[in-house]
Amino acid sequence: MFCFQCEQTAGCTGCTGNAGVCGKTAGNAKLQDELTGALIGLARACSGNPRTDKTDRLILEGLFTTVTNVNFNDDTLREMIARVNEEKVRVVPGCAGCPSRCGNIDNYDMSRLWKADEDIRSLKSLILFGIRGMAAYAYHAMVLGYTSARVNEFFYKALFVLAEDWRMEELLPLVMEVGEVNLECMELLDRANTETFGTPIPTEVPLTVEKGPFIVITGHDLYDLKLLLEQTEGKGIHVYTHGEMLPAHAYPELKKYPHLKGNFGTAWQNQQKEFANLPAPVLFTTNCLMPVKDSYSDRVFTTEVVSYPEMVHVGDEKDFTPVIEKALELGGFSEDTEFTGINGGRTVLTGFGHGTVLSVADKVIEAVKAGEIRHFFLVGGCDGARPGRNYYTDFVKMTPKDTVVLTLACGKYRFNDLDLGTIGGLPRLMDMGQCNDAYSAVKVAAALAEAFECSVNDLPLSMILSWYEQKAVCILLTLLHLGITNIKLGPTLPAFISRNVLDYLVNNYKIAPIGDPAKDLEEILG
Ligand code: FS2
Ligand code: SF4
Repeated sequence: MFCFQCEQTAGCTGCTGNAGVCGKTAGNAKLQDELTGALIGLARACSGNPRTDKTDRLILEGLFTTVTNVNFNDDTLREMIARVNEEKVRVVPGCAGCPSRCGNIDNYDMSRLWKADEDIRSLKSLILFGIRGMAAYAYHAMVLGYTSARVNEFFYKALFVLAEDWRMEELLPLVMEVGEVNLECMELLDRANTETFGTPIPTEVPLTVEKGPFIVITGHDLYDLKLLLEQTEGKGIHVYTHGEMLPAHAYPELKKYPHLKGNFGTAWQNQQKEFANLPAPVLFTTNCLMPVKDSYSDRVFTTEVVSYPEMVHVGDEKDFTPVIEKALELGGFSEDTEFTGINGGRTVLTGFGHGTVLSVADKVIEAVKAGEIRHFFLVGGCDGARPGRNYYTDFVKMTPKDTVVLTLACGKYRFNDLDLGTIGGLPRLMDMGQCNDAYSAVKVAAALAEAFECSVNDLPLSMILSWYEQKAVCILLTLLHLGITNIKLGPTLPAFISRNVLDYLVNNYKIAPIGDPAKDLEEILG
């Protein structure tokens, strides 16, 4: 196998051999490559031939399935490959029996990409991994009834090009286009979420689990949470968010359910420890799923494109009865049980999306003008297990009192229970939401730039990002598309960035790896 798409890749170069660091087996990896090759074939078949909503959905599902920590199940991968191949035959029925095959729409052999010249491989990887991440966002919007013709069209375009012999100078603009289209995709998902569930409002979320039966729901899919809340209403079952589901507490149409009680646990990489012997089922709506341990394997449920061998999967009919029955059977804790965040905090705050922050924009601008707020930091992104991620905790702890820390995604669990105090009536630490809520950070930055009549790069704003999987790739490309410079990225740089591509990013965007938190802070505030 060969896979180097995520931050924890073996030796910072690539997972090879029988299994990846994430637990993906060589067989899994082969099938995921085959699925990607089939998606490329389907996209090429659709060039000049009519596709349908079903084709669009398959493309999204297929790409989302290959994101890190989503699918570990050979059976569901095979079934999806078959569906993609069937769809191709439907789109171009005459091709299968063609006597003079041109090979134009053949499923692509991914080993050609992995063995390509390292700069071409690097740029094509940025495109592929970027659209995998973007597909997850487009998928969440789609289940809420929101689609974008431009976003959908781009998946086909990008997949088509992966099988073309393009040169670096032809691929680079497409890499930047991933970032441009992902901005539109994040805007689409933001609209889908806020029009469906309301504008997030700042909300304090308890970390204590009350006695009695409960269900833990993790991942990013707010629609699944809504359905679960509806189906558990009046059944004496409490619902707790986990990981990237935490920001759900701030949406009025979700927080209105009194049995949505609080948040359990921290970021994804701690799940094997946190779920061991938990007296409750856990429902995975998206990544990040880790290989399931025996100590809780009877209580893991999956839905949507998440799949793991032998775990109960809730299909499209969305009947959560097996999860509900498991919650009642396990019964939960016999007493209210207090948990804390990583730094000992008993509650966490969320709900500082663009709607809230921009509603007090005048106050923020005044505080900057009066010198009360010296600098803004966006410290966020994906978390992971690699040592060195303590950098982000240390950095946040060291930020001076006259600075604001905006955060998002699961990387925030390293510090979101810290009390950093307030500034100008606002908390100094503000959680903007999930990784896709990077859209909020972009909106706030654009509004500040407009108010101060300068570019985003001239604002007293620094971005200190952590990355792990492919959604971070599309977000990074969006920030580069917006011309944002001086981003600090860690804990390690992507293995799929070749020396020449890195030089390009450093020369044009001054992107830099994280270093020592104190020195980085000093340099920024210098
Ligand atoms: Fe965190 Fe995992 Fe959000 Fe990433 S829960 S690393 O998928 O997308 O962040
Ligand atoms: Fe390795 Fe990451 Fe690929 Fe898993 S997703 S096989 S950890 S590079």
